[in-house]
Amino acid sequence: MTVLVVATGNPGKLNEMQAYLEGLDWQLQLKPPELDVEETGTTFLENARLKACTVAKVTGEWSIADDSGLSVNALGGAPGIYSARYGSTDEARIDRLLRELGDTENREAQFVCAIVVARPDGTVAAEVEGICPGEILTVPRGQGGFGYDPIFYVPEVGMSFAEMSPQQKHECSHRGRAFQTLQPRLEEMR
Ligand code: ITT
Repeated sequence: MTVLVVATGNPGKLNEMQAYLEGLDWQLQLKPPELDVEETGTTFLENARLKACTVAKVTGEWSIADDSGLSVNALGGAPGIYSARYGSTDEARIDRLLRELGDTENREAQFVCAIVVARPDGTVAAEVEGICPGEILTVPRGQGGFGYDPIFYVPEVGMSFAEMSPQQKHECSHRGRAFQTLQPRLEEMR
């Protein structure tokens, strides 16, 4: 089986990526922890490309990277590509977002996920994006998931990401949607 290095240092993302890749004909490997790629891009896709291509070139293996984040309409799209840099812990990031949004009536937001697969020579083999529209809650709800999940509510499902089972989140989330597009392509790649 061909090795595929999962280029993330985020344990929540890693869990979901591993679950979505399960059963495909790839041998998953973790990225070397000391290999940290600077996210200098200006879009999710650029940052996903930077991570996947750098990790592929350094390890000499196929690599898959995810760049994702939460864009809030009333905040002009913030935190967006800066979602991870918005605070030092998940709790601090959520507190800051709720504080900045205050009692603003417009709670519309979307989660975005860009995924890039790179070949061992560092060239791009596939890139996909997934989007999940939703709303920012006024107080966190639910115990599951990671990151901003407790404050992201999906009206069609009637739950926050943190209240959903992993399968429910897979079916509607930005990452789940990106993987639904990527999956058939991953099966025929190499
Ligand atoms: P890697 O770059 O190592 O993959 P990271 O956490 O720095 O890890 P990003 O730069 O893509 O990843 O930042 C994504 C941010 O958006 C981070 O704060 C996540 O917690 C958050 N995020 C992404 N997907 C999420 C999801 O499904 N649920 C909740 N928060 C999510």
